[in-house]
Amino acid sequence: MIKTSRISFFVWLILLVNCFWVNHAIGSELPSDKKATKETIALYNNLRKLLTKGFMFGHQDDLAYGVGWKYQPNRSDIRDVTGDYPAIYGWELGHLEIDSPVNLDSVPFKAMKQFIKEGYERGGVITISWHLNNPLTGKTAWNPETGTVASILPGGNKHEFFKTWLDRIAAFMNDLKGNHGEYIPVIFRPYHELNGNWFWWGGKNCTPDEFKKLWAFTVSYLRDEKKLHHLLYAYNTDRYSSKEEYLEKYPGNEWVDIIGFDIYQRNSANDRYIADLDKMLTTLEEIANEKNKIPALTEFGGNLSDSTWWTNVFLKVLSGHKISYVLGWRNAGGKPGGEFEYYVPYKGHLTSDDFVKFYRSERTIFQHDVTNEKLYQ
Ligand code: BMA
Repeated sequence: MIKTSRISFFVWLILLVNCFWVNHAIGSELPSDKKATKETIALYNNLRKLLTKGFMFGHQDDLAYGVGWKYQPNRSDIRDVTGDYPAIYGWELGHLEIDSPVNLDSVPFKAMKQFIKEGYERGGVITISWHLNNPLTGKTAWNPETGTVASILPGGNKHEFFKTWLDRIAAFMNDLKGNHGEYIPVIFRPYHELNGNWFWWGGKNCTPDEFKKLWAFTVSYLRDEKKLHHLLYAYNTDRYSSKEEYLEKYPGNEWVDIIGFDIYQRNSANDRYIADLDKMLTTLEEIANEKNKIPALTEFGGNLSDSTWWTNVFLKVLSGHKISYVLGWRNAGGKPGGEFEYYVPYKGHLTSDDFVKFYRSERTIFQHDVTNEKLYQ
Protein backbone atom coordinates (compact mmCIF):
# COMPACT_ATOMS: atom_id res chain seq x y z
CA MET A 1 0.00 0.00 0.00
CA ILE A 2 2.66 2.41 1.13
CA LYS A 3 4.77 1.37 -1.81
CA THR A 4 2.01 2.07 -4.38
CA SER A 5 1.20 5.51 -3.00
CA ARG A 6 4.89 6.36 -3.02
CA ILE A 7 5.13 5.33 -6.65
CA SER A 8 2.06 7.28 -7.60
CA PHE A 9 3.43 10.29 -5.69
CA PHE A 10 6.57 10.16 -7.83
CA VAL A 11 4.54 9.73 -11.01
CA TRP A 12 2.54 12.83 -10.09
CA LEU A 13 5.68 14.75 -9.25
CA ILE A 14 7.23 13.89 -12.59
CA LEU A 15 4.04 14.88 -14.40
CA LEU A 16 3.92 18.17 -12.52
CA VAL A 17 7.54 19.04 -13.26
CA ASN A 18 7.05 18.06 -16.86
CA CYS A 19 3.96 20.19 -17.17
CA PHE A 20 5.73 23.21 -15.69
CA TRP A 21 8.68 22.66 -17.99
CA VAL A 22 6.53 22.38 -21.10
CA ASN A 23 4.57 25.53 -20.26
CA HIS A 24 7.72 27.35 -19.47
CA ALA A 25 9.38 26.17 -22.67
CA ILE A 26 6.41 27.28 -24.77
CA GLY A 27 6.41 30.56 -22.87
CA SER A 28 2.94 31.40 -24.12
CA GLU A 29 1.96 34.97 -23.36
CA LEU A 30 -1.25 36.86 -24.00
CA PRO A 31 -1.32 40.00 -26.16
CA SER A 32 -3.05 43.19 -24.97
CA ASP A 33 -6.39 41.55 -25.81
CA LYS A 34 -6.80 38.89 -23.13
CA LYS A 35 -9.62 37.33 -25.16
CA ALA A 36 -7.59 37.07 -28.35
CA THR A 37 -8.35 34.12 -30.62
CA LYS A 38 -5.98 31.18 -30.50
CA GLU A 39 -4.49 32.04 -33.90
CA THR A 40 -3.82 35.59 -32.70
CA ILE A 41 -2.16 34.35 -29.51
CA ALA A 42 -0.07 31.94 -31.58
CA LEU A 43 0.98 34.72 -33.94
CA TYR A 44 1.91 37.00 -31.05
CA ASN A 45 4.11 34.35 -29.47
CA ASN A 46 5.62 33.20 -32.75
CA LEU A 47 6.54 36.76 -33.70
CA ARG A 48 8.62 36.83 -30.54
CA LYS A 49 10.25 33.49 -31.27
CA LEU A 50 11.10 34.55 -34.78
CA LEU A 51 13.06 37.54 -33.46
CA THR A 52 16.02 35.25 -32.81
CA LYS A 53 16.01 33.91 -36.37
CA GLY A 54 15.79 37.06 -38.43
CA PHE A 55 13.38 39.66 -39.72
CA MET A 56 10.39 39.23 -42.02
CA PHE A 57 10.23 41.26 -45.19
CA GLY A 58 6.96 43.00 -45.98
CA HIS A 59 5.48 45.06 -48.77
CA GLN A 60 2.46 47.36 -48.95
CA ASP A 61 -0.25 46.48 -51.53
CA ASP A 62 2.06 43.76 -52.85
CA LEU A 63 -0.59 41.56 -54.48
CA ALA A 64 -2.75 44.36 -55.92
CA TYR A 65 -0.32 46.16 -58.20
CA GLY A 66 3.33 46.97 -58.87
CA VAL A 67 5.35 49.12 -61.21
CA GLY A 68 3.71 48.81 -64.65
CA TRP A 69 0.94 46.33 -63.73
CA LYS A 70 -2.34 46.08 -61.83
CA TYR A 71 -4.51 43.21 -60.62
CA GLN A 72 -2.80 40.27 -62.31
CA PRO A 73 -3.51 37.03 -60.40
CA ASN A 74 -0.57 35.78 -58.30
CA ARG A 75 1.67 38.62 -59.39
CA SER A 76 3.90 40.55 -57.00
CA ASP A 77 6.95 42.74 -57.69
CA ILE A 78 8.80 40.89 -54.92
CA ARG A 79 7.96 37.57 -56.53
CA ASP A 80 8.94 38.81 -59.99
CA VAL A 81 12.42 39.55 -58.59
CA THR A 82 13.00 36.70 -56.10
CA GLY A 83 10.54 33.95 -57.07
CA ASP A 84 9.03 34.26 -53.59
CA TYR A 85 6.35 36.40 -51.99
CA PRO A 86 6.99 38.67 -49.01
CA ALA A 87 6.30 37.34 -45.50
CA ILE A 88 4.30 40.40 -44.46
CA TYR A 89 1.50 42.00 -46.45
CA GLY A 90 0.56 45.61 -45.75
CA TRP A 91 -2.95 46.92 -46.64
CA GLU A 92 -4.61 50.27 -46.16
CA LEU A 93 -8.18 51.15 -45.11
CA GLY A 94 -8.27 54.91 -45.82
CA HIS A 95 -11.75 55.86 -47.22
CA LEU A 96 -13.43 52.75 -45.83
CA GLU A 97 -14.70 55.12 -43.14
CA ILE A 98 -16.66 57.13 -45.72
CA ASP A 99 -18.13 53.95 -47.17
CA SER A 100 -16.18 54.16 -50.43
CA PRO A 101 -15.86 50.87 -52.33
CA VAL A 102 -12.16 51.61 -53.01
CA ASN A 103 -9.41 52.90 -50.72
CA LEU A 104 -7.59 56.20 -51.14
CA ASP A 105 -5.16 54.49 -53.52
CA SER A 106 -8.01 52.97 -55.57
CA VAL A 107 -7.71 49.42 -54.22
CA PRO A 108 -11.23 47.87 -54.07
CA PHE A 109 -11.97 46.68 -50.54
CA LYS A 110 -13.58 43.54 -51.90
CA ALA A 111 -10.41 42.55 -53.74
CA MET A 112 -8.35 43.51 -50.68
CA LYS A 113 -10.23 40.99 -48.53
CA GLN A 114 -9.40 38.29 -51.04
CA PHE A 115 -5.71 39.29 -51.16
CA ILE A 116 -5.59 39.24 -47.37
CA LYS A 117 -6.96 35.72 -47.35
CA GLU A 118 -4.46 34.56 -49.97
CA GLY A 119 -1.49 35.91 -48.03
CA TYR A 120 -2.74 34.43 -44.78
CA GLU A 121 -3.42 31.01 -46.30
CA ARG A 122 0.18 30.98 -47.52
CA GLY A 123 1.25 31.50 -43.92
CA GLY A 124 2.02 35.21 -44.27
CA VAL A 125 1.28 38.01 -41.82
CA ILE A 126 -1.23 40.82 -42.42
CA THR A 127 -0.75 44.38 -41.24
CA ILE A 128 -3.26 47.16 -41.88
CA SER A 129 -2.85 50.94 -41.73
CA TRP A 130 -5.55 53.59 -41.88
CA HIS A 131 -5.09 57.04 -43.43
CA LEU A 132 -8.55 58.08 -42.29
CA ASN A 133 -10.04 61.37 -43.38
CA ASN A 134 -10.33 64.23 -40.94
CA PRO A 135 -13.66 63.55 -39.16
CA LEU A 136 -14.08 67.20 -38.19
CA THR A 137 -13.51 68.87 -41.56
CA GLY A 138 -14.29 65.99 -43.91
CA LYS A 139 -10.98 66.65 -45.68
CA THR A 140 -8.07 64.18 -45.95
CA ALA A 141 -5.85 62.64 -43.26
CA TRP A 142 -3.34 65.36 -44.15
CA ASN A 143 -5.66 68.13 -42.96
CA PRO A 144 -4.13 68.92 -39.56
CA GLU A 145 -6.95 70.92 -38.02
CA THR A 146 -6.28 71.54 -34.33
CA GLY A 147 -9.15 70.29 -32.20
CA THR A 148 -9.96 67.31 -34.36
CA VAL A 149 -8.90 64.71 -31.80
CA ALA A 150 -10.79 66.48 -29.01
CA SER A 151 -13.93 66.54 -31.17
CA ILE A 152 -14.05 62.75 -31.56
CA LEU A 153 -13.26 61.75 -27.97
CA PRO A 154 -16.16 60.78 -25.68
CA GLY A 155 -18.07 64.00 -24.98
CA GLY A 156 -16.84 65.64 -28.21
CA ASN A 157 -19.39 66.79 -30.82
CA LYS A 158 -18.08 64.35 -33.44
CA HIS A 159 -17.84 61.36 -31.12
CA GLU A 160 -20.98 59.54 -32.25
CA PHE A 161 -20.12 60.25 -35.87
CA PHE A 162 -16.59 58.88 -35.36
CA LYS A 163 -18.02 55.67 -33.93
CA THR A 164 -19.77 55.04 -37.27
CA TRP A 165 -16.30 55.11 -38.84
CA LEU A 166 -14.98 52.56 -36.36
CA ASP A 167 -18.08 50.44 -37.03
CA ARG A 168 -17.04 50.21 -40.69
CA ILE A 169 -13.53 49.18 -39.69
CA ALA A 170 -14.99 46.51 -37.42
CA ALA A 171 -17.25 45.20 -40.20
CA PHE A 172 -14.27 44.89 -42.54
CA MET A 173 -12.18 43.08 -39.93
CA ASN A 174 -15.10 40.74 -39.24
CA ASP A 175 -15.10 39.67 -42.87
CA LEU A 176 -11.51 38.43 -42.70
CA LYS A 177 -11.76 34.69 -42.29
CA GLY A 178 -9.56 31.76 -43.24
CA ASN A 179 -10.57 28.48 -44.91
CA HIS A 180 -11.76 27.00 -41.63
CA GLY A 181 -13.89 29.97 -40.65
CA GLU A 182 -11.27 31.29 -38.21
CA TYR A 183 -10.60 35.02 -38.04
CA ILE A 184 -7.42 36.10 -39.78
CA PRO A 185 -5.15 37.84 -37.25
CA VAL A 186 -4.25 41.40 -38.21
CA ILE A 187 -1.57 43.77 -36.95
CA PHE A 188 -3.61 46.98 -36.91
CA ARG A 189 -1.55 50.16 -37.14
CA PRO A 190 -3.84 53.18 -36.81
CA TYR A 191 -2.71 56.78 -36.18
CA HIS A 192 0.78 56.10 -37.51
CA GLU A 193 3.73 58.52 -37.70
CA LEU A 194 2.15 60.00 -34.59
CA ASN A 195 4.98 62.41 -33.79
CA GLY A 196 4.84 64.14 -37.20
CA ASN A 197 2.71 67.24 -37.80
CA TRP A 198 1.28 66.16 -41.17
CA PHE A 199 -1.70 64.06 -40.02
CA TRP A 200 -4.58 65.47 -37.96
CA TRP A 201 -3.81 63.00 -35.12
CA GLY A 202 -0.08 63.76 -35.15
CA GLY A 203 2.49 65.93 -33.39
CA LYS A 204 1.35 69.35 -32.26
CA ASN A 205 -2.19 68.83 -33.58
CA CYS A 206 -3.24 67.21 -30.31
CA THR A 207 -1.93 66.92 -26.76
CA PRO A 208 -0.33 63.71 -25.45
CA ASP A 209 -3.35 63.22 -23.24
CA GLU A 210 -5.78 63.56 -26.17
CA PHE A 211 -3.76 61.12 -28.24
CA LYS A 212 -3.60 58.55 -25.45
CA LYS A 213 -7.35 58.84 -24.96
CA LEU A 214 -7.98 58.43 -28.68
CA TRP A 215 -5.80 55.32 -28.75
CA ALA A 216 -7.39 53.72 -25.70
CA PHE A 217 -10.88 54.56 -26.92
CA THR A 218 -10.20 53.03 -30.35
CA VAL A 219 -8.78 49.81 -28.91
CA SER A 220 -11.48 49.40 -26.31
CA TYR A 221 -14.26 50.19 -28.80
CA LEU A 222 -13.04 47.63 -31.33
CA ARG A 223 -12.17 45.03 -28.73
CA ASP A 224 -14.84 45.39 -26.03
CA GLU A 225 -17.79 46.92 -27.93
CA LYS A 226 -17.33 45.35 -31.36
CA LYS A 227 -15.82 42.17 -29.87
CA LEU A 228 -12.94 41.93 -32.31
CA HIS A 229 -10.40 39.52 -30.88
CA HIS A 230 -8.10 38.99 -33.82
CA LEU A 231 -6.20 42.26 -33.73
CA LEU A 232 -2.74 43.08 -32.46
CA TYR A 233 -2.10 46.79 -32.06
CA ALA A 234 0.99 48.57 -33.40
CA TYR A 235 2.02 51.97 -32.02
CA ASN A 236 4.32 53.84 -34.35
CA THR A 237 6.14 57.13 -34.74
CA ASP A 238 8.08 58.58 -37.63
CA ARG A 239 11.83 59.37 -37.22
CA TYR A 240 12.50 60.31 -33.60
CA SER A 241 15.48 61.53 -31.65
CA SER A 242 15.08 60.20 -28.11
CA LYS A 243 13.30 57.67 -25.96
CA GLU A 244 11.34 60.51 -24.35
CA GLU A 245 10.11 61.71 -27.72
CA TYR A 246 9.17 58.16 -28.72
CA LEU A 247 7.16 57.62 -25.56
CA GLU A 248 5.58 61.06 -25.26
CA LYS A 249 2.20 59.79 -26.46
CA TYR A 250 2.57 56.11 -25.59
CA PRO A 251 -0.84 55.06 -24.26
CA GLY A 252 0.45 52.35 -21.89
CA ASN A 253 1.43 48.71 -22.09
CA GLU A 254 -2.12 47.42 -21.80
CA TRP A 255 -3.05 48.98 -25.17
CA VAL A 256 -0.11 48.03 -27.35
CA ASP A 257 1.46 44.84 -28.75
CA ILE A 258 3.98 46.03 -31.31
CA ILE A 259 6.08 49.17 -31.35
CA GLY A 260 7.73 50.63 -34.41
CA PHE A 261 8.68 53.66 -36.42
CA ASP A 262 8.70 54.74 -40.08
CA ILE A 263 11.84 56.00 -41.76
CA TYR A 264 12.44 57.21 -45.31
CA GLN A 265 15.91 58.00 -46.60
CA ARG A 266 14.72 60.67 -49.07
CA ASN A 267 17.79 62.66 -50.10
CA SER A 268 20.09 61.86 -47.20
CA ALA A 269 23.45 60.12 -47.78
CA ASN A 270 23.83 56.40 -47.03
CA ASP A 271 26.15 56.98 -44.06
CA ARG A 272 23.66 59.31 -42.48
CA TYR A 273 20.78 56.88 -43.04
CA ILE A 274 22.81 54.01 -41.59
CA ALA A 275 23.63 56.04 -38.47
CA ASP A 276 20.04 57.28 -38.01
CA LEU A 277 18.43 53.89 -38.54
CA ASP A 278 20.93 52.17 -36.30
CA LYS A 279 20.34 54.62 -33.47
CA MET A 280 16.56 54.48 -33.70
CA LEU A 281 16.52 50.67 -33.85
CA THR A 282 18.77 50.48 -30.79
CA THR A 283 16.42 52.72 -28.81
CA LEU A 284 13.36 50.86 -30.10
CA GLU A 285 14.80 47.53 -28.95
CA GLU A 286 15.59 48.99 -25.55
CA ILE A 287 11.99 50.19 -25.17
CA ALA A 288 10.65 46.87 -26.46
CA ASN A 289 12.72 44.97 -23.88
CA GLU A 290 11.66 47.23 -21.06
CA LYS A 291 7.98 47.09 -21.99
CA ASN A 292 7.91 43.52 -23.24
CA LYS A 293 6.69 44.53 -26.71
CA ILE A 294 7.63 43.40 -30.20
CA PRO A 295 9.79 45.86 -32.18
CA ALA A 296 9.28 46.39 -35.93
CA LEU A 297 10.27 48.77 -38.72
CA THR A 298 6.71 49.59 -39.69
CA GLU A 299 7.57 51.47 -42.94
CA PHE A 300 10.82 52.23 -44.70
CA GLY A 301 12.07 53.65 -47.96
CA GLY A 302 15.69 53.72 -49.16
CA ASN A 303 17.92 55.14 -51.87
CA LEU A 304 17.16 52.78 -54.74
CA SER A 305 19.39 54.62 -57.18
CA ASP A 306 22.24 52.86 -55.36
CA SER A 307 22.53 49.36 -56.92
CA THR A 308 23.87 47.76 -53.70
CA TRP A 309 21.61 49.55 -51.24
CA TRP A 310 19.91 46.37 -49.97
CA THR A 311 23.05 44.61 -48.80
CA ASN A 312 25.42 47.55 -48.24
CA VAL A 313 23.03 49.81 -46.39
CA PHE A 314 19.84 48.13 -45.24
CA LEU A 315 21.08 44.63 -44.38
CA LYS A 316 24.23 46.07 -42.86
CA VAL A 317 22.20 47.93 -40.27
CA LEU A 318 19.52 45.29 -39.72
CA SER A 319 22.09 42.53 -39.12
CA GLY A 320 22.98 44.16 -35.84
CA HIS A 321 19.39 44.22 -34.56
CA LYS A 322 16.57 41.93 -33.56
CA ILE A 323 13.36 43.25 -35.03
CA SER A 324 10.27 41.42 -36.14
CA TYR A 325 9.68 42.84 -39.60
CA VAL A 326 10.31 45.62 -42.07
CA LEU A 327 7.62 46.95 -44.42
CA GLY A 328 8.49 48.58 -47.75
CA TRP A 329 5.81 51.04 -48.82
CA ARG A 330 3.82 50.74 -52.03
CA ASN A 331 5.14 50.38 -55.59
CA ALA A 332 2.69 52.88 -57.03
CA GLY A 333 4.84 53.48 -60.14
CA GLY A 334 3.91 56.55 -62.22
CA LYS A 335 1.32 58.72 -60.47
CA PRO A 336 -1.06 61.28 -62.03
CA GLY A 337 1.01 64.24 -60.75
CA GLY A 338 4.11 62.91 -62.53
CA GLU A 339 5.75 61.40 -59.41
CA PHE A 340 7.23 57.91 -59.75
CA GLU A 341 6.85 56.11 -56.44
CA TYR A 342 8.28 52.73 -55.42
CA TYR A 343 10.24 51.30 -52.48
CA VAL A 344 11.07 47.73 -53.48
CA PRO A 345 12.62 46.57 -56.77
CA TYR A 346 10.54 45.39 -59.69
CA LYS A 347 11.54 43.18 -62.60
CA GLY A 348 14.61 44.65 -64.31
CA HIS A 349 15.22 47.31 -61.64
CA LEU A 350 18.86 48.21 -61.01
CA THR A 351 18.81 46.89 -57.43
CA SER A 352 17.25 43.53 -58.41
CA ASP A 353 20.48 41.49 -58.27
CA ASP A 354 21.39 42.97 -54.93
CA PHE A 355 17.86 42.34 -53.67
CA VAL A 356 18.27 38.66 -54.55
CA LYS A 357 21.45 38.60 -52.40
CA PHE A 358 19.44 40.27 -49.64
CA TYR A 359 16.72 37.65 -50.12
CA ARG A 360 19.28 34.85 -49.79
CA SER A 361 20.73 36.20 -46.56
CA GLU A 362 20.27 34.00 -43.48
CA ARG A 363 18.66 36.93 -41.70
CA THR A 364 15.82 37.70 -44.11
CA ILE A 365 12.51 35.85 -43.93
CA PHE A 366 10.20 35.75 -46.96
CA GLN A 367 7.18 33.58 -47.75
CA HIS A 368 8.86 30.18 -48.08
CA ASP A 369 10.50 30.52 -44.68
CA VAL A 370 7.46 31.93 -42.97
CA THR A 371 5.20 29.15 -44.25
CA ASN A 372 7.51 26.65 -42.53
CA GLU A 373 7.27 28.60 -39.30
CA LYS A 374 3.49 27.93 -39.02
CA LEU A 375 2.92 31.20 -37.23
CA TYR A 376 -0.73 30.54 -36.45
CA GLN A 377 -0.21 27.27 -34.57
C1 BMA B 1 1.69 57.81 -49.22
C2 BMA B 1 1.74 57.76 -50.73
C3 BMA B 1 0.38 58.15 -51.25
C4 BMA B 1 -0.70 57.24 -50.62
C5 BMA B 1 -0.58 57.20 -49.12
C6 BMA B 1 -1.54 56.22 -48.49
O1 BMA B 1 2.92 57.56 -48.66
O2 BMA B 1 2.07 56.47 -51.17
O3 BMA B 1 0.37 58.03 -52.66
O4 BMA B 1 -1.96 57.72 -50.97
O5 BMA B 1 0.73 56.87 -48.77
O6 BMA B 1 -1.34 54.91 -48.91
